[in-house]
Amino acid sequence: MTDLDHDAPALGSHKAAPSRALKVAAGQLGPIARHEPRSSVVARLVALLEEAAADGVELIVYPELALTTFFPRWYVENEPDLDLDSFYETEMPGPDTSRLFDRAKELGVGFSLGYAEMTPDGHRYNTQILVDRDGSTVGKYRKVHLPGHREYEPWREFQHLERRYFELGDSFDAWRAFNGVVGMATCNDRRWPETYRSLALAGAELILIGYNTPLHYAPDPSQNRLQGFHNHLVMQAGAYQNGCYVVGVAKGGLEEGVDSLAESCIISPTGEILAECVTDGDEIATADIDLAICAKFTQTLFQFERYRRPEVYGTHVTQKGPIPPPTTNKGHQDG
Ligand code: CDV
Repeated sequence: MTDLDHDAPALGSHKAAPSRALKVAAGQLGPIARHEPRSSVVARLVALLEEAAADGVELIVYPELALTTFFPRWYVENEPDLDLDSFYETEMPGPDTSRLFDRAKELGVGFSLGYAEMTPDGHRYNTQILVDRDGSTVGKYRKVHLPGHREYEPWREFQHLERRYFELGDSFDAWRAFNGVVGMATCNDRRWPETYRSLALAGAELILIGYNTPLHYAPDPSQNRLQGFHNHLVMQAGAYQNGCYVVGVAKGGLEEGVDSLAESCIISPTGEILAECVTDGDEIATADIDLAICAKFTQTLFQFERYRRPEVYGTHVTQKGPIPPPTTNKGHQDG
């Protein structure tokens, strides 16, 4: 019998962990026009940053692809006025974004920012970074779950060509920052339980997620009315089941004819929403959080070391799609 064979000890029997307070903001953006210059978008990001700083915020989270319009909605070969490469950043900070880095450093506010990345050797990723309060980049995440399609699909009202314009990221990492452990995920990642569990296994206490979610889901429009519900459902479940905070941040509103979900929010490890944006435009929502509270969950119901059964979960990493039982249960164990 080992210590882990007993039930989780009552938390009251431990000395409470010292508080690790942090004030965070969801820095939601409204639409970005097709030809809106970076300088204008960065000015909007800086305005949100300054508002957050005035409110005592220490970390602000911006949306996925926060520097440009959501360009995967176009098949650029059909759009003579669009230059695909112009949507990617080849350096970070670059000529336009350095203003955001400089101002954030001056104000002592960290941030997380989504953008389209082009590497020096020509690889393209849907990327999110974490920048500390001193302006240094702590971590970089490249979107793992890329939704949509690769080829032009004329039946759609608009395209979703992330699988054409980006390569797949291949790791969920977490970094020590902001007096805790922080992980990142991007948009469609938030719908997958594997995202939160991978990050929680890397120790994450705070997960930062940017998103662009069109209200119209072309493969099955009956899901349109559920966009807001599903958005909160997955992030609240991810927070609770992994004992961590989640900050989910939209680029919402009507962008180039496509209406996208807003409803950015900050979620506690209880699974409850602590703060939420109320418009679909540029707006901040803030919350005072305490990373020490995560242990209330990760040391009781979700004490992974004690209760997880990885020896039973082998198929989670060896098998991609479902393999249902044979058409008849004859001969199948337990009928
Ligand atoms: N940017 C995204 O990843 N959007 C997807 C849509 C296409 C379903 C999302 O999961 O919100």
